[in-house]
Amino acid sequence: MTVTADGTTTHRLGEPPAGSWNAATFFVYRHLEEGRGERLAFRDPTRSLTYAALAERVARFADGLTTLGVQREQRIALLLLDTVDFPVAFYGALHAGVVPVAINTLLPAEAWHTILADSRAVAAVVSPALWPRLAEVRPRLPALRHVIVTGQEAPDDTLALEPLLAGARADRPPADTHADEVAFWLYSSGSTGRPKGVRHVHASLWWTAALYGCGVLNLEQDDLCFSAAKLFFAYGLGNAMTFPLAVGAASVLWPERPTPEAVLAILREHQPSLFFGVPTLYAALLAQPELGPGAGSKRLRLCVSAGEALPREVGERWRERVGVDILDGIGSTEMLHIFLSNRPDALRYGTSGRPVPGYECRVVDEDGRDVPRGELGELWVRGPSAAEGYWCQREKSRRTFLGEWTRTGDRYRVDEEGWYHYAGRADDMFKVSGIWVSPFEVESALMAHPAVLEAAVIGRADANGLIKPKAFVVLREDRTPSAALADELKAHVKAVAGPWKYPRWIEFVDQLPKTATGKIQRFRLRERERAATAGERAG
Ligand code: 3UK
Repeated sequence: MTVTADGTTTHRLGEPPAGSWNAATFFVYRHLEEGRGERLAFRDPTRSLTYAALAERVARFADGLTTLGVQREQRIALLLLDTVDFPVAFYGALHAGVVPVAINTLLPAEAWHTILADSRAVAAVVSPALWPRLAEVRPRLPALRHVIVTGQEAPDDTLALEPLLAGARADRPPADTHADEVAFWLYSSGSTGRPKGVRHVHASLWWTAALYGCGVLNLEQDDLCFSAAKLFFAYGLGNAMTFPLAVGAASVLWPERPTPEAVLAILREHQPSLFFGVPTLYAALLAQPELGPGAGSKRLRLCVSAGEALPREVGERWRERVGVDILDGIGSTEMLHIFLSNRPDALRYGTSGRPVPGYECRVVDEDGRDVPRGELGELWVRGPSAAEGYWCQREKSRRTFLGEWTRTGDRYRVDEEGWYHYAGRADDMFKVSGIWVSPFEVESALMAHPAVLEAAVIGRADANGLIKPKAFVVLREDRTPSAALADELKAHVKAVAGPWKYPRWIEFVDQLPKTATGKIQRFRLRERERAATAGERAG
């Protein structure tokens, strides 16, 4: 974004969307008019699509949906692995004014049932490998009229995508949607409770591409993106499906699990210029002995991390070995993409950077008043890509979307120079001796110890019913648990984080409970601990 002399703002992507505007026209069809039809848009392990081929399939998919009787504003579920079929179904739905709901493919059948029932999806597009899981719950989804399986084969009571496309028209114009009309939904699991259907409008796709994709990453037509984070996740959706298409660039898609081995093989084979991952993956890649300059890609110019905070050491070690920076930035399903971030020209490892131009951030106390600089508070954000609200969860919507401001539920501190320091989720905080303790801070201290791979900290009641920190620690492969090591870790935290913050109990574990997107589920550890201490009292 550039601010001109008269105070107005301009974007490399032109005028912001207003009035009648369909995102499929902007991200797909515009490139044909601008002469990019023969350029690559997407590549997966078996197929690739030029912009011309993508446009044709998108238009055919839209027509196919309409022929099936799927109507504007109805929802269709996408249960798709990352292949070239994902953008076809997503943009095809937008073209028809139908609302795609991208669903986490890693969830069990019952969770899919909850989401499909909640969204009242009338059709689902599913990868062949995922169909058996959907089949388990289909009989209990009365609103679900059509199941479209990608490929040539239609098992049981389904339709196959390829014949559907072959029999459809490619010349129907896109639905006359409004820029402010709901375009698609994403489900956010949150740390507890029922999943929330987050409803986003057409224009938000443009804003995230303009403010972050162009404004921070400086994407150009010759870039090639590779996101280890999947397309069903808001992070992956921006990285691999909307940002590259905003500028006529391309994206490599990988349908399988992004193991460190697979990711390095893709970097070598496709030579992407941008790579997007989560902190755990960067740490795992650093443990690969063959990791070297560019992580195997001569064209690699920038890496991005989001989803949870990137530990400073991981960023610094990556920079040293790979020779490319990792930009840590925080985004959310509610804001669609990253709104607070490091930049290629303004980077401080161990922080989330500064607000992305076009977004504003505040750090506030419990009454919504700005806290003094340097103090902890909750992060609020204001910007043009905020969601419309949660579907059928009015109370939660009212608590999260406060007019122009969106509450993140994250604790932050802003230092003297304006860098934002992450301090954990507001709901994971607890008080020890009347002083707030952020589990994140104790975890960071533990992880700075050479024996520790990962750690999670919760508050647990002691014999007097007073809350004290307890740590669950995963050790590095070459270390073994011992009482002496536990004592050493306690002393280490006392020295690094402050004496009252050290974990009074340390439990060594093989792994930590995590969400499908890799976030530590401290609430599960709290539940486990409550059950265990209740047992102790009863016994
Ligand atoms: C946490 C971070 C510290 C934070 C997301 C990029 O993660 C995304 O969306 P979700 O809705 O989760 C949002 C929550 O995740 N978080 C995300 N990034 C960071 N914490 N440092 C970070 N860099 O608690 C936030 O409230 O799953 C990430 C783009 C789009 C996204 N949706």
